[in-house]
Amino acid sequence: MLIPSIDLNAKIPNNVGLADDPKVRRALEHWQPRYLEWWRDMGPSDFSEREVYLRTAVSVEPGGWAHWDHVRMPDYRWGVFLTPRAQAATIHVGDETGAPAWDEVPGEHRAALRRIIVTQADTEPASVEQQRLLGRMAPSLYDMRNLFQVNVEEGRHLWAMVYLLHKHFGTDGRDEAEALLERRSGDPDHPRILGAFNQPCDHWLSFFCFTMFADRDGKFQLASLRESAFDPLARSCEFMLTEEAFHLFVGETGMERIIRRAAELAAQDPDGDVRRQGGIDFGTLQRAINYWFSYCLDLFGSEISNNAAGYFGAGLKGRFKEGERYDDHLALTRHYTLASVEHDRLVEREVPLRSAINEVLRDDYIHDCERAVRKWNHMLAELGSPQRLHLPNRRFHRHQGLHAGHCFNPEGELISPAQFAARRDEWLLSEADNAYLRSIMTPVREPGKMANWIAPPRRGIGGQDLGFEYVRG
Ligand code: BYC
Ligand code: FE
Ligand code: FE
Repeated sequence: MLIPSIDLNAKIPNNVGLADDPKVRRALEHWQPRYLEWWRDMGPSDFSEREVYLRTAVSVEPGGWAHWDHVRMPDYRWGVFLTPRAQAATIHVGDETGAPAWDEVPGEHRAALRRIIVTQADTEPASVEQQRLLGRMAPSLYDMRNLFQVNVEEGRHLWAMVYLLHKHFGTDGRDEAEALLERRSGDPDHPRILGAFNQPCDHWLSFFCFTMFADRDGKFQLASLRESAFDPLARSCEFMLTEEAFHLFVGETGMERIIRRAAELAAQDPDGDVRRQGGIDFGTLQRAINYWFSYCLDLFGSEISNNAAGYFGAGLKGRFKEGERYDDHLALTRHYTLASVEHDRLVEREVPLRSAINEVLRDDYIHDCERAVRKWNHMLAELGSPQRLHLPNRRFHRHQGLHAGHCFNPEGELISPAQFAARRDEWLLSEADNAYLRSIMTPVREPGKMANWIAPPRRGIGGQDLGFEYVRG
């Protein structure tokens, strides 16, 4: 397979051969100013003139793909990169396992692939919109830089998907690319597609929960699409995953630093009152985890899904590490047992594995989240704190799938709507929590200094120490 070389000097840096593809190049060059307009209106507020120490993708080699420099965000070089393949890929999931992977979209899968790509694409600008105002209250220059790094990379992920739409979906693709710049997170008339991407994310505890839990959905959905029989999609997602790893680092270590600081402040206070010391207390942390984890579980779709069974059978999406972890890529004979409410009781039932394929991916996601929470609890034990954090049961506070429409407590027991309402503010971030959180988020702009509610990171980033001027001007 011929791999076009990387063209970094092009208007749109790319390794997809845009120089020799005038139709798609023109389409993307037409979309580019509209994207920049969207970035100006809906991207990070206030800081467009500042120089931010950013990593830019300049190659697709595992070791050296990134270049670091101070750049103004509007000048960021958003490019289109696919991971190259040494040899032609074969399909390794679903009914056509073993056949050659597709370089073009087969007619019978066009609608489904368009829907998957548009849904994936929509989350990228949505998250940038949700995080728009956070720069103003950044707890340090290090954190501000990380926020902006995440933002520009989500912008690049949008580029990756818009390229596929223009290249493979003709005028429909062009219309979808326009619509991606028109929907708005949280807009009642014109919302983003998926629930979590319409929730407000207006302080840094939500930002770290979001990068911990929502970007982790990104990791698993991208991993699922990396298995796709539609090879350009698989290769785009593979490269996006290299950037995604940093977003998860931001979320997981951000939470860890808040938790560490909470334990320190509790130890300093005679009554262990973290809020009195200006920090984020464990009750609030637990409520934020409950809130974002439950919204992010919704992102995996329904427990029993014909859509998902169809995607799997057609080879459009695979399981997490389908190629490495599974021998049976048909998943036609096995079953999956899940609990759901029937006649006011929780009962277990067996469903064909393909229909439960969303739940299989959700299992892997939950497992990964549990690992992080165990790590935080281990740190708390080491600090001598008696506090522990938990993930709520997967049925708690759900808005999609089998459990939506029923009420459960965080332990997963069925309760009445009145019982849920009575304890809602004990279990989920409340207006009062959010007001408190916003009140302590005073910006810290002095290099090396941290807001009181968060511990410093172990080290700086991009080869620089913590006192570096990550954002300047
Ligand atoms: N909110 O059969 P069902 C990321 C809809 S994150 C609202 O249950 P399916 C990122 C569904 O669309 C990764 N609606 O679900 C992270 C369908 O609607 P229609 C994003 C929802 O299709 C942070 C109906 O309910 N990537 O990259 O099996 C920062 C019934 O559908 C929701 C993807 O999601 C919801 N939560 O699975 C930046 C990958 N859930 O068609 C970026 C592409 C379901 O009946 N998406 N619905 O009107 C997919 O593969 C699938 O669409 C889903 C849903 C997994 C999302
Ligand atoms: Fe992304
Ligand atoms: Fe991300």
